[in-house]
Amino acid sequence: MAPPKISKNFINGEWVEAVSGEAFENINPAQHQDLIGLFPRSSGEDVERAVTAARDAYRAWRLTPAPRRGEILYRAGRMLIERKEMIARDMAREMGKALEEARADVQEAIDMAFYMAGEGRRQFGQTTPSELPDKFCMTVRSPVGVCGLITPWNFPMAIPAWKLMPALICGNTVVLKPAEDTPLSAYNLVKVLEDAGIPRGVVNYVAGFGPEAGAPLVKHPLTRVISFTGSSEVGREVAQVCAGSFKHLCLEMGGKNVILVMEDADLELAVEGAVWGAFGTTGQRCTAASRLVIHKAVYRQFSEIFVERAKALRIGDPLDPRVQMGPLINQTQLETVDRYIAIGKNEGAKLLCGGHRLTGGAYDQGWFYAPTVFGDCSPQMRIAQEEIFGPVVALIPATDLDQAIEIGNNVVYGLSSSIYTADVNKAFRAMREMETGIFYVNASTIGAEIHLPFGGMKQTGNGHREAAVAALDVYSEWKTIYVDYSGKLQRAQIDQA
Ligand code: UN1
Repeated sequence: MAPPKISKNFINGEWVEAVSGEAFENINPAQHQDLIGLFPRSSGEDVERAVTAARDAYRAWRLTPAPRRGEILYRAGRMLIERKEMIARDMAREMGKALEEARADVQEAIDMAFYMAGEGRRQFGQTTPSELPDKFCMTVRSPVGVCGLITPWNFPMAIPAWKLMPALICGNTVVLKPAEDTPLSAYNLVKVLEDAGIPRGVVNYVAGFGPEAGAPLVKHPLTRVISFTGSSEVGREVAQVCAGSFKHLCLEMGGKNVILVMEDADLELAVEGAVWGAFGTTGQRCTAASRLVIHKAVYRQFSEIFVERAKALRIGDPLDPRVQMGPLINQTQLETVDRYIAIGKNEGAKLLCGGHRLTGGAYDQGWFYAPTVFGDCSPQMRIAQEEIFGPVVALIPATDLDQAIEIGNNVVYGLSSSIYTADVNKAFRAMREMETGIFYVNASTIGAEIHLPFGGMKQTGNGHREAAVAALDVYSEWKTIYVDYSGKLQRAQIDQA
């Protein structure tokens, strides 16, 4: 076990303690006695310093040529590759995802660093003809200013990278407030950016809790962009605060993602995808497949194999490379899952496996939970409607594709969905009809790639997308430029050449 780390905030290029001198503990969710480190418990005063530093650094960073900004991101990407294994181990230890998945999380940050570094030489605008002679029209992207980035614990490095990299390449400066459960992974990312030569004040990092450090960041009059990933409840509060001063706001929130399994599907493939989607990251992905809508002709067969596979998952210490599923993130999450198990039973869903915390031996040291499958669920049950964020899945029978689509869409969220079918016509109809920002054919609901837009419809988001070129829209404003070289007054919509 590595010794506990005493960590600091990163403000204006310096590592500093919280103004209050207070710190909070970062605990390994798989082994409670393993104290990973102490991190600064930041308050409004720390945020004030960080935002001021970001504001001061903005002037020079905005004017740094974007390809030069990109060089720093390229360097950061290379350093992430060098440090990947160390960073992945830190992440598995503090967050509890299986080591292989922690490596993938770091890989996502690497991919994003390189992709956005490349945007340093693109950030394409448009040129277009004018309606008047001797007049030139174009659009360029302008940075917005100081960005407040608030990130969750489930993708402790990928999601900070999704927000940091596009913000930086557009010429903004940032203050990052990572989730209190996973400050080490965010620290590792910020450290890489420091080592890659990011100028002082351009990237600032304040650890701490939402109400104490996140809220002042959202409220601060100098933060012009807020990007938040987390629960819909908190997202709504963030939106209300931002509305007051018309801040740019990008929200990524809940999901109740669905896999549709048709009667003609390759069942073996569908089961594999469903197990990965439902129990990967212990079900703690926004994109997790928490509902399986299955054609009644294959319902029994599918559920039998699915339950068998769920029971066979190897659960334990995420640092053990054989382990497929780690613990839940914390006690609160465990209580939430327990609560939903009781709700599901009361609603009359049939518990096919799991439904309890794992105990005995090493399990007593962590927040481990049995993979849980509820069968014969009706679409209106709360376990089939609300985001649980744990290894719990609801199986819902359907009579045909139309009904499956209707059930699939009948939730408030709209992040990811998928269909397993051998029929191209069904695949295309579902592709058109599903109200989700991400859709897969013959693949699970998880596994988004960084060069395509990521985000959800309906109550999952507020119309923005992360990743890909779409992310640049969050962190830049279009400036439309007209250059009149006629040497005379030309009035648009009035003077006809
Ligand atoms: C999330 O669940 O918050 O598509 C992000 C995926 C990952 C990202 C998930 N690449 O599952």
